[in-house]
Amino acid sequence: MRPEGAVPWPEDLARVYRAAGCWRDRPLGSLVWEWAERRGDRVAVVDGGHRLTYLDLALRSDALAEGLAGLGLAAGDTVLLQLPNRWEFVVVTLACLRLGVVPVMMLPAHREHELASIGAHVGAKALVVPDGWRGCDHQELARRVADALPGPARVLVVGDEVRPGCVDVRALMRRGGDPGRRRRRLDERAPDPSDVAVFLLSGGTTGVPKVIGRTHNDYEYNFRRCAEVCGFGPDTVYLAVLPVAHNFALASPGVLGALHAGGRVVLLPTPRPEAVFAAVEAEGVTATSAVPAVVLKWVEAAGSCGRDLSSLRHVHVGGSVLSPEVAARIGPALGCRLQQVYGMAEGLICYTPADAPDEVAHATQGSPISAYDELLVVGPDGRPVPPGEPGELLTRGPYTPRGYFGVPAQNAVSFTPDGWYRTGDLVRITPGGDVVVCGRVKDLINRAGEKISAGEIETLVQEMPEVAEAAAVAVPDPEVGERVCLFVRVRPGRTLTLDDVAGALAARGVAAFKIPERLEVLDELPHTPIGKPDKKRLLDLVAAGGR
Ligand code: OOB
Repeated sequence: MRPEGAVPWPEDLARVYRAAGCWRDRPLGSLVWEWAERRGDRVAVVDGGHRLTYLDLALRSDALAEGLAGLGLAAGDTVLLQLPNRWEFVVVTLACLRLGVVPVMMLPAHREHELASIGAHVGAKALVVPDGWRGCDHQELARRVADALPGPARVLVVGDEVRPGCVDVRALMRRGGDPGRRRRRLDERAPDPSDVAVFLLSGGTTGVPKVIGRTHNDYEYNFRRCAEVCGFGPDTVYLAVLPVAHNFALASPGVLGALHAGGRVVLLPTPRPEAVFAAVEAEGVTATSAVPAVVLKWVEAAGSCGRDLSSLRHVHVGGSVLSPEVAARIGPALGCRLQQVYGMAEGLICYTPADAPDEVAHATQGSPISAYDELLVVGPDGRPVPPGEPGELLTRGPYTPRGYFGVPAQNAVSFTPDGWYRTGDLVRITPGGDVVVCGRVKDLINRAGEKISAGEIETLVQEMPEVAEAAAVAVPDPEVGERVCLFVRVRPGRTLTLDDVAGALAARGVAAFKIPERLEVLDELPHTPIGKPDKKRLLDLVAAGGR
């Protein structure tokens, strides 16, 4: 069954993608047994003291899949999945995939507003939540959301304190029965690989996220290609520290890419440097991924951590702009190579190669992972810009769906009639074919009619030795409309004044109208749940008159 409202690819292109081997027509749930057959007794998932082999994963996922079916869940039904980075996340996801139940990848930080509106939008039949997490009573929250949904919805709980009326997920995973018969029954009912496998949420920092249906076919290709580009194999030990519900840590290549390659996944529910460095040392981690704000903290803390980080080969950094200056510090500080990644829940992923020269790895966001990705850089008139010039990136391809789920009016804005997704990102393509992200098309500050790109200012300011992290936003002004307000976190032991910023930018030959006219130094910049600069909260701070 296909959830109504998912937008498929045109038939002729679907044929091309199949013939090219991008789409393999295998339901994602069936991979669990393929993996288990090849490497059953190898450890697949590590979560603190818990170690699950590939066979454990397959057996538990099947048991849970059968348990979910017993609750009345069937292929095409949707479930809000809100779990932190714990081993149960992997089993619940695989169980859903096995059954064709579509998990909606909510973040642990989401609350009633997001759960209720997205739950209603997808017609969720259940919520899967922890009993409690970081001071939030998720059972209570899920109960309230379930009661307010238009249709009936079950609350499934992972934890020790499952309340009456809720379903104990761990008990469902432990059920007895004949695993062979269970496996055959689930194989017979396997979903169609062209159907939606997971619903991802768009990464926008304003409004409720949009829902993106990713099919079994397109998502398998997504993590398989990312894993290849990142050189993942059986010796890979991947550390997941960003929320695993996010496309980056889930499948780019992330958890699913590492498992597909036969590696091992280590789950950590926090990106705090001490916890990360301890896990790298204890588990011999070879690769991990982070947003720039997180990797910056690692760079600052690595020198004094006293841990052996020598197993680390690659760190994947993406999600928001990484300045070349910060990029250059990552390798020396962590003793590994940097791979930049420019990706989106909507599809397209670009990576710098695992062995890229520094000028590519430090100053670009890499090239598309698929030869079938199409990229078009257009000006405000919608026409392609001359090669090398900045413009908005439009994209299509074998793992970039043709629309958001169930919002035709939004799709008419976000997608062109011939299926290009308008990323809203301002990019340029280097002569070597690499993408450089320059900012957001709409993230412009309009000072007396002069358009100033926030991204451009942020990149320049990040190069100052005093600056750890910077974000530029518009502050309304009666005279010139908007002025540039700069928010900065300074490096330990440093100070920064507006004059310092103005002087540094003027020395770089930056036009006077672009120079920030207000500076706010904060101990921490606000971030979205995944760790990107939260411009909406910064604008709220501006409106509130400062901090
Ligand atoms: C990842 O996915 P989303 O869906 O949370 O956000 C996508 C948006 C992009 O359109 C772009 O605006 C921004 O995040 N972005 C970057 C970037 N990578 C993503 N902006 C500048 N530089 C980069 N390297 O963020 C995501 C998904 C998969 C892999 C990596 C990131």
